[in-house]
Amino acid sequence: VSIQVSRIIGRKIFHYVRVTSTQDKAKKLAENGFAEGAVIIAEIQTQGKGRLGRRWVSPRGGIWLSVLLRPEITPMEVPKITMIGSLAVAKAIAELTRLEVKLKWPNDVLIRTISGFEFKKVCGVLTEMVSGVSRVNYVITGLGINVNNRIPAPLRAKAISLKEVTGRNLPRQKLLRKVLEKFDKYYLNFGKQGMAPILKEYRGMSAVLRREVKIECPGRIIKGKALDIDEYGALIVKTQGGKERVIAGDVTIVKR
Ligand code: BT5
Repeated sequence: VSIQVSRIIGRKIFHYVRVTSTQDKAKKLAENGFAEGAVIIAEIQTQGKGRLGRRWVSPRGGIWLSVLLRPEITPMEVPKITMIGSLAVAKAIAELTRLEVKLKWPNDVLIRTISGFEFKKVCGVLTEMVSGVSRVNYVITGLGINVNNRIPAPLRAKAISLKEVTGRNLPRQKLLRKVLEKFDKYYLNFGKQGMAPILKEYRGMSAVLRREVKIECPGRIIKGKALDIDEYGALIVKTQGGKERVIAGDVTIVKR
């Protein structure tokens, strides 16, 4: 009998009780020339980061981790890594809990709430990079998963923890192992076969495809029907004026 262990992601795991942000710790490793696959995990983040300078609430009970990667890609391809990370989390949660899980482009993992009428954010993914003109030097992908932690009241309209839906504390170790295994599997597969197989699975879990969406991008708002997610992780939207290719933004699904 052979045991499948992670081959790249999780080769080295550094565990902390409290950090400002696991992203910053991972950046230090990268700058010190560490090999890809190193994982930084913390019980508490005092300055957890979201995209565009936002805060990520990270109290005890969640899984807050960052992975150092050195993929051979161009800066334009970095959103692919975000997709791979969020797909890994989504699959891990689905396997462990049997909950209904969806991916909200570009970086959210959602689960169905107890009422059953809506999906809320259980995980956010943040990918940061240091790059030359044509080649990425390294990528830090941060995964923040609400497992057994409390969600502050102001966030509860949109955010949820696994504990809240399942009604019990979840084994974080088990979930962590699954997340790293899946991330490893998809990352290795990406190196061998590119994005096509990953995209297929990602599309299958998408919360936005075929829906009417409103996307808030830096400086503008785009409204239309989400048609597809392309090889580069961009969202293709059918608007009144034609088709738009959106690289990043905050999506709201328009209920009709
Ligand atoms: C994200 O940003 O969703 C990326 C979050 C990445 C967090 C991980 S934790 C490990 C690693 N270390 C870090 O410092 N960060 C990464 P964004 O899409 O911009 O969403 C941020 C917004 O989500 C905030 O402005 C809040 O409205 C909301 N939010 C904050 N904390 C949350 C939480 N714990 N659960 C759900 N939503 C939250």
